[in-house]
Amino acid sequence: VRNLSQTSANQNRNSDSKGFISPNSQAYSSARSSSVVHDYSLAKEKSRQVVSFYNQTAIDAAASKPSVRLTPATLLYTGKTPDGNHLLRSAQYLHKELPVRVAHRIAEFRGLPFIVGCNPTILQVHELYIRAFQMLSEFPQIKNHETEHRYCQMVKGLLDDHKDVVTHLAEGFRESKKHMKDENMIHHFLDRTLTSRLGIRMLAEHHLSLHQDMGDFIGIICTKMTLRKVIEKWAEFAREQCEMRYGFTPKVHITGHTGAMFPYIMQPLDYMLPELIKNALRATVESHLDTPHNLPDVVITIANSDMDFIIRISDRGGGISHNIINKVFQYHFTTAQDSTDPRVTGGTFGALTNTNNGPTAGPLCGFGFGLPVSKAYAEYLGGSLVLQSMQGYGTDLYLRLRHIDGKHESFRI
Ligand code: ADP
Ligand code: K
Ligand code: MG
Repeated sequence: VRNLSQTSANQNRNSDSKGFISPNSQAYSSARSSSVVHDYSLAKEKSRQVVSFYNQTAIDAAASKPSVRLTPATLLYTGKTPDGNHLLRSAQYLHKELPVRVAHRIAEFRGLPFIVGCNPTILQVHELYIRAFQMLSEFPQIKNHETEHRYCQMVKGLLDDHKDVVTHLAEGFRESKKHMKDENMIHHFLDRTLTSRLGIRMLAEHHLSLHQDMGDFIGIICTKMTLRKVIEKWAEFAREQCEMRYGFTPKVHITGHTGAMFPYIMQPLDYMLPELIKNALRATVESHLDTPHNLPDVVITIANSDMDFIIRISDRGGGISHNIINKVFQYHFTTAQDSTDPRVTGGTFGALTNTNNGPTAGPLCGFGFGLPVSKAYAEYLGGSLVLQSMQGYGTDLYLRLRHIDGKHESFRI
């Protein structure tokens, strides 16, 4: 149970301790061209509108409540009743819980340094959360199946409205964090916002999928997940991306406990696996530009134990050099634009086609979100993401995740 204390918006504005460059500092005045001032006052006006957009007292009240987090085992074992009562109970939990979680997010948006919170893209996301709060908190009590059905329609709509939030935050912060002295604050904001978003989406999708009768699934939990198959699917996907980008791709070889089957939730793997495999493929190709027809395999090893399971991704892509190893887990850090080799950039034609649409979309790299988001997700799920670079040779990445079968202590969603 997490209780985020409410911070008042004004308290944080102008606070240097948060890393905000105050208006009379040098960095700020050098950026004070007339257009900046114009944008800034527009943003300020917009921010005022967003903040007054919805009854602040209701948000404050919800944000002061603790979130009630569930273990995956609770999701897995809540009995299914023939009269569908389990659906009502599940919806009633969401009805109470989602406004609280969304209010916590809004409180954090308001706690951002003013110059960051004014960024139009970030404001747009802030506004999305306020609208979500309004819809979720004003929805009537769910006492029958008809209301529950309408609730599901609304939740589906919200999931869809929020699908590009990660991309928008990536864009918004890329610009505005240039004004920040302290990277840490944004890093923690993104960690919390993105993991909380993952949690909210998992709960919402779980409820929606309880309506469907799908063989090996209870809600979002796949009761018999063969990890190898999930890895194979994303390895194929990543190889296609790699092939499209360079015309070549390494093979991916899966070894270890390839028969391991257990209950798990696909959603976070669906983000992490393609990101981590893409990194390994890219490094392999870019470090073997002279021998593209003879690329060393990326080897993925599965280890399964009572308590957790580990996915090791080993590549021979030259490793991560000493001078950047401490930066790769930072949001936005990427070497995607560093190469000048036309075999990497694709020359002029490549420059036109390699534009990146977002941190979770198809492209091979470029947003610098793959590693930090995967690490935040892994830790949220009670696991870890650790990297070992053998400079000059290759990289081993260990993704460790806890089982959710309820036999050991578990994380909470
Ligand atoms: P992106 O892929 O968008 O650049 P990531 O967070 O996934 O963002 O990775 C950040 C940087 O870390 C990459 O640009 C690359 O320089 C480095 N990196 C990540 N994985 C590997 C790897 N397996 N081998 C070599 N370098 C890597
Ligand atoms: K990064
Ligand atoms: Mg990447």
